[in-house]
Amino acid sequence: MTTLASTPRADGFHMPAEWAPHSQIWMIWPERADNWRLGGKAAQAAHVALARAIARFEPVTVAVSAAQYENARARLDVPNIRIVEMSSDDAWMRDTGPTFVINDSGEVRGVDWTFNAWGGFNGGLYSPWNRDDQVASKVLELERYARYRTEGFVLEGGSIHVDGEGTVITTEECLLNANRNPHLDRAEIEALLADYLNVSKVVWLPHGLFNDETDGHVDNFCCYVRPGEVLLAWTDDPQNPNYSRCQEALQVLENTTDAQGRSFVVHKMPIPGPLFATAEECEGVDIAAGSQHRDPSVRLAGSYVNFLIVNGGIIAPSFSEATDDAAREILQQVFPQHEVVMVPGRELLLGGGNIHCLTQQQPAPSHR
Ligand code: KQY
Repeated sequence: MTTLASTPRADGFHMPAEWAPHSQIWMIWPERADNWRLGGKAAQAAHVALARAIARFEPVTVAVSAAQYENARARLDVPNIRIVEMSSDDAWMRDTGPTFVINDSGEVRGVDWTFNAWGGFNGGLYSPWNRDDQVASKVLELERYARYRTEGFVLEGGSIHVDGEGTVITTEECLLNANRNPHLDRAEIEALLADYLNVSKVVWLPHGLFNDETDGHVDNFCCYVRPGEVLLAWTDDPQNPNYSRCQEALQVLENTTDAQGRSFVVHKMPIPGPLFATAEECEGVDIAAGSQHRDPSVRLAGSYVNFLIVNGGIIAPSFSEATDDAAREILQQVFPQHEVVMVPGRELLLGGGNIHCLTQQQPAPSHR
C-alpha cells in the first residue's frame, strides 16, 4: 500500500459531501460484549437490518472477525453485501475507517486519522484500540487506494461534516478536547483540517448532544443536507439538558457564513425521548476493566440526525417514539429526491451511537 507524505490539499484532493455518488458503504460487525449487550446478539440483528436496508441502494462491505465470519456471512447472505475478514476493537466504522477524498479526475484516496478510542487514557471508552487504529489502513489496502496518515493528529470521522464546497462543521467540545490533541491549538487544528479535508472554513459549534459518549460528535447533533443548509437537533424545552446546546449552536449558525459566503438555512429536528436503557439492558453488558459502566439512570444521546445518506436514499434511526413520524416527515421534506427508510435504532443507540457512526461512505470514482 502506498502511504503518501504529502496532503490531500497539496495533491488537489478533497472530502466530498455525503450526498455525492458512492461506490459502497463500509460497516463492521458488532461483537464486543462489554459494549453490546448479550454478547452483541441484539446489535447483530440490528446490523443485519441496517446492512440490508443500505444494500437496497448500494453495495455494502461488512468487516468481521474470524470468530464471527461464518455467522455474519450466513446472516448477510444478500447479493449486494460483501463480507471481509478484519480484526477491530469495535464496530464504529465512521470513526475508525478512512475518510475518503477525491480529485477533479475522479481519483479516490483515503485519510487515515490517528485514533485513540475517543480520548485515550483521559476519558476514552476502552483500551487497547490498536486494531481499531489499523482499520482505515486495511480498508484502503483492500481497495488499493493510496493513504494519507495523520500520525499524532487524532480525529474521528463522526466529528466532522463537510459540504464538499470548502466548509467543515465540527464541535469545540470534541476537537478542542484535551484528550484528543492537547499539543495543538485551535489555529493549528484548523490548518490540519484545511490540509486533510481541503476546506477553507471551519464552523465551530460549541457542543454536541448532551451525554454523547464521544465528547460531542457533530454527526449526532448537526449535519448538512445540502450546501448552505443544515439539520440541527432541537428542543424548545428549557428543562432538556440539550436546550442551551441547541441555542448556542443556532447562534453560531445564524451568525456565520460558509466558505462560499452563504448564510446558513437551519432546519430543526426534534430530539427523541428522553431515552434511557432499562435495567435489563444494562445487565446484559459484560463488565470489564476500563469499559463504560452502564446505568439505567443515564440519559442516552438518541438523535435522528445520526442518519446516513446513500445513493437515492436516507437511512435513519427510529426509536419507537412519538417523534418518529415527525422525523421522517422532516427528512423527506429536506431530501425530496431521496427515499427515506427508517430502521430500528435503539439497539445501536445502546452501544453508544447510531447509523452514521457505524457506517462510512466510499465515493464513486468518476471517469472523465
Ligand atoms: O461515533 C460514535 N458514536 C462512537 C461511539 C462509541 C461508543 C462506544 N461505547
